[in-house]
Amino acid sequence: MKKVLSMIIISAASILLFPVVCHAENPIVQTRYTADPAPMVYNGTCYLYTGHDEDGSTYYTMNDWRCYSSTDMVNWVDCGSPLSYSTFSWAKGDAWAGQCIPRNGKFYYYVPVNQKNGGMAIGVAVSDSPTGPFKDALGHPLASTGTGDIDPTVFIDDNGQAYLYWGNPNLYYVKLNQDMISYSGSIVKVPLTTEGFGVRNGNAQKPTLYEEGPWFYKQNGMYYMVYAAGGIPEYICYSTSTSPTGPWQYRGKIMPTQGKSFTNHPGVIDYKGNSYFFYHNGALPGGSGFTRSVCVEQFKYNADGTFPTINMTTTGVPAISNLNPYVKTEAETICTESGVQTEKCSEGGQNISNIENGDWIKVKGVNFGTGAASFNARVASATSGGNIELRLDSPTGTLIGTCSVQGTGGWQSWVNKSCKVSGAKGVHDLYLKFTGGNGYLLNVNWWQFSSNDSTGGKLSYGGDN
Ligand code: FUB
Repeated sequence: MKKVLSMIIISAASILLFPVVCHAENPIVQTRYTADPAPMVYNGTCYLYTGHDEDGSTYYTMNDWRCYSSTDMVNWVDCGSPLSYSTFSWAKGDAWAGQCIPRNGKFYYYVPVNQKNGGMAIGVAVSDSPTGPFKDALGHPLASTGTGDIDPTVFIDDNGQAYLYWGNPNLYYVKLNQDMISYSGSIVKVPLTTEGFGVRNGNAQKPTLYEEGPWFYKQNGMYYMVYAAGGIPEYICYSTSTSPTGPWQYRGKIMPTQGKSFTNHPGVIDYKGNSYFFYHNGALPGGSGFTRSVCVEQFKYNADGTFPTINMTTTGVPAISNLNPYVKTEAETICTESGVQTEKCSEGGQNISNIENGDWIKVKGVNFGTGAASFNARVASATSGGNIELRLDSPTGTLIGTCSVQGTGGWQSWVNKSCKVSGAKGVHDLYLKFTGGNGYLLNVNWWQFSSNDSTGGKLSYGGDN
C-alpha cells in the first residue's frame, strides 16, 4: 500500500496556539492493512501476530499472516510473514484470525483456513522461532465441527493443561495434549446462556451477545473470555469464570462500536507491568470493514478485576523505554511513516522499500545521550539513489545530517553508506526523510549511529532500555 500520508491530526486550536504536528500512532502498522491482533510476550519482547487484509479487499481477502515485534510498544519491527494459507496443502484460502503460543522451545500457531474440500477448519503450524517460518504440524486440520470453525484462541493453564477455544456462532473448546498438536476427549460446545454471554435483543437465532473472535486467558486466578459481540456492527464484551471450562458469567462491554470496521477482534496482554488491549478498526486511508488496521490501547483493570471501558484512540500508548541508536536497528523499525513499504530482504528479515521523494519514517523516543557523531546505513538502489535526511522531532525538524546514496546496481545490492552528524543530543523522535529525483530512490536494510564519546555510545546513551 503506497499511502499519500499517514494520518495527521492537526486540531484548529493547535495550529493557532502551538505549531506542532502530531502524527497518530494508531493504527500500529501503516505499511499494509492488518486485522485480528494476537499479541504474545516471549523472552522480554512483545510479538504481535496479525491477519493481513489485501489491498482492495472487498470480502476478507486474506492470504497470509504477519508478525511485528516491539520492546517499547511504540516502535514496531516488521518481522514479515511467518505463515500463509498455502503452507497448509489442504487449504484453498482465507487466512483468518489466529493465535500463536510458545511451549517447550517451540511456537504453535493456531489458525482457521478454508479447506479445499469446503468449509473452515482449524489448523496448527509449528516453528522453532516466534517469527517463523512455520510449517503445517499435521498435514490435515486439527479440529473441525463443520460449523463456523474460525478464530482459535489458545491458553496453557498453571497445571500445564492447554485449552483451545474457537467458533462463530458457536463457542467450542478442546483440551490440547502436551504435544499441542492433538487433543483428548471430544470437542465441547459451550452453552451460550444469557447468564454467561448477555442478551441480544430481537434475534432468535443468536439470543446472546457472543459472536466470534474469543480471546481466552487467566489473570489473578480469574479466567477471562473476551470476544466480539452483537453482530454487525460488532463491539467487544467479556465473560469471566473461576474455571477454564466455565460456567461463564457475562461481565459487560469493554469497547463500544467505533471506527469504520463493522468487525472488531480483541487481544489482551500484560507486558512490562502494563496491560494492553489490541483491536482493529478501519482507520488507515482507504480503510473499511475489509481493509482493517490493528491498534492498541493501554488500560488498568479495576480493583475487582473487571475491565474499564476502553475507547479507540489515534494516539496509541506511551513508550515503555527509549531506543538506543548506537546499536544496529532494522530500518523496518517504525513508529509512524509516510509512503514507505516493507519487503523481504536478501540479507535476512525485511527492508524498507518503494521509497519516493518526501517519504519518511519516524522512530520514536531515540536517546542520543551526550551526542551522535555519525550515521551508517545499509542501503541499495537500482536507480541513481537519493538522500537520507536525518531530522529531529518532525519531517521538517532540525537537520542533523544527510546521507547521500548512489546507485548500487540493484534493489538488493547492499552497501554501507555513512555521513557525519551534529546537533543530536538527548531524547528525540528521529525522522529518516528521503529526498531525491523521480521514482523509487533507495532501499534501507538497517541503520546505526556512532556516538561522539570514546565508549561507542555506552556512556553517551542513557541506557534506559
Ligand atoms: O478476519 C476475518 C474474520 O473477521 C475473523 O476471523 C473474525 O474474527 C473477523 O475479524
